[in-house]
Amino acid sequence: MARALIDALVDHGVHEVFGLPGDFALPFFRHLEQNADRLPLYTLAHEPGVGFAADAAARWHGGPSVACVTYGAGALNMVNPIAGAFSEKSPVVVISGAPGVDEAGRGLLLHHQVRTLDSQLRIYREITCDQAVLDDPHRAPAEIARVLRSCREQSRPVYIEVPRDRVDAPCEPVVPLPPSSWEPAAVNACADEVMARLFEASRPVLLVGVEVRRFGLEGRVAELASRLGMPVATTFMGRGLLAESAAPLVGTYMGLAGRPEVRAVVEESDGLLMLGVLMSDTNFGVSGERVDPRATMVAADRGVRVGFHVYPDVPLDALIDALLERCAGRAAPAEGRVASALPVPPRGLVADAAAIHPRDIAAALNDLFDETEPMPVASDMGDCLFTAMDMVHTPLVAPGYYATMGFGVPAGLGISAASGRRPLVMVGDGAFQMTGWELGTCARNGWAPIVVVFNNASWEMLRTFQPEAGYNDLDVWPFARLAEGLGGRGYAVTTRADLKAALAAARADESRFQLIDIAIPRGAISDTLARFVGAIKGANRPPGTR
Ligand code: TPW
Ligand code: MG
Repeated sequence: MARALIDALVDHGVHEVFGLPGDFALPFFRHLEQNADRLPLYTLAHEPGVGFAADAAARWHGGPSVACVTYGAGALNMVNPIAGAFSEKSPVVVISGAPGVDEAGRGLLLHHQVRTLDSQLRIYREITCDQAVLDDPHRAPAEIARVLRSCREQSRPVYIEVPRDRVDAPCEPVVPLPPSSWEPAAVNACADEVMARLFEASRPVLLVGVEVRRFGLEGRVAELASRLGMPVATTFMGRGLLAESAAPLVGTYMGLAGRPEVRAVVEESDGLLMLGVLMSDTNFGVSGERVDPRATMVAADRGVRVGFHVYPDVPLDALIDALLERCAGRAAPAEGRVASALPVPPRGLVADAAAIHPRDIAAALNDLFDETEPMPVASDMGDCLFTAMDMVHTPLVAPGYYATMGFGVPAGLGISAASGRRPLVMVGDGAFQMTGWELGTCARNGWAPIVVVFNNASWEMLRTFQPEAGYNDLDVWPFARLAEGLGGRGYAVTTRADLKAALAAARADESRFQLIDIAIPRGAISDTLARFVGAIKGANRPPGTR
């Protein structure tokens, strides 16, 4: 059965496995190691790291990656990363070892058991879109095929539990299932209505979100945008989408937290088409009420809403194809009718003895990316993520909606494994305290990311909400020295000149991971974070006082 599962993973486009074994998972791990030539296995230090790395790898591939753990203590350690993958639609396949079917019937409590033996399955039902317990080798192939199809089609995590005494049971190979069917007439009716609305509108606008990337639709959406000649904004989560295309981009829409020009374009539209957008307060910069639902069309979660009409089963790719067909007879609007109007990212760091502000870090990184090819970026939650909004477009993975801390470093490792490229990790000191240790696994796995720690000795984002609270002050940890102990190279920088020199040195040394510990004065925050916090404070005022 282990062989059938591993073959099926490869057939469904899985490129690697991240894991941390335990006794209930050891029999399956043995098979993973034997198959490492076609499915490399990367072990990390802690299960949250395993989950975040697999999530980032799945985002990178636009297809499934695997997080493999043991029952109970292992799998439950991974609940938060998988919850984040669920809410941000990242297709992670969770494989958990489990007590043997024959052990389970003995009536004894088994170690790692919570309440009942299926407590873990019930917890994972809430944070995965499909589940299978492979307790019957005859049913296993069909169950595996169904779950892996769900993972791809919904671009969400799935859960597979492998009882340890079934790992070596004889089992038929898994036959992949054809895509789920949908009703073409419904898709056509929907596309007709969307087109009619767009042509009636005097200010139609396209807002693109993260599903466009997850389902690999970027090229087709860019073509649609160019043909329709409508201004295109991306959401916070969808930032960077279409960046390389000829589509008329206006920037990242973040409601009150974003740039006012972008806000005006989106909020004043009388025909707003949202493709693959997660409707959330962070995407909408806490001003969701400014977008009028009657004038909007939303395609997400395999359904479409046009004003108050709902089409429940319309996959995003089918809708986009139908819209493209309807553009076919129409001449593309004159080139440049809607000019791209992206804000200009800061550049040209002044290498002097001044203290470092987050916007200096954006400028320094943009300078670096001008000299080299832009690196893929993994960002944690914190002001580092808001600072990333001032950077030149480059592939970015970040928990922009679920907003969990601890994502950045393990996500960078996941990107290293998935892309074979050297990533840049942006992380706050608080988040680094959570999962920064995973850098200790770089040497054995052959990874050498560049990590920039935004070290303001504080939970600064929280301080902006509660300036008086003392608990937001953190101690200064010697991250640069810790890096040496973990097998990397560390730089402690306090001035803009130091920062520039450290980035140049880090870039030149590809032999091990590089950690640049950047001292930022407490209270120095990016403009985007300042606007975001201002917007949230405004939104939380008692009703009637806005
Ligand atoms: C797993 C709540 C959101 S932002 C923040 C906290 C504690 C402070 C982040 O500090 P850091 O970055 O990393 O030093 P910065 O720029 O603000 O100084 N636990 C989890 N996730 C979240 N989001 C929190 C708590 C939080
Ligand atoms: Mg901090």
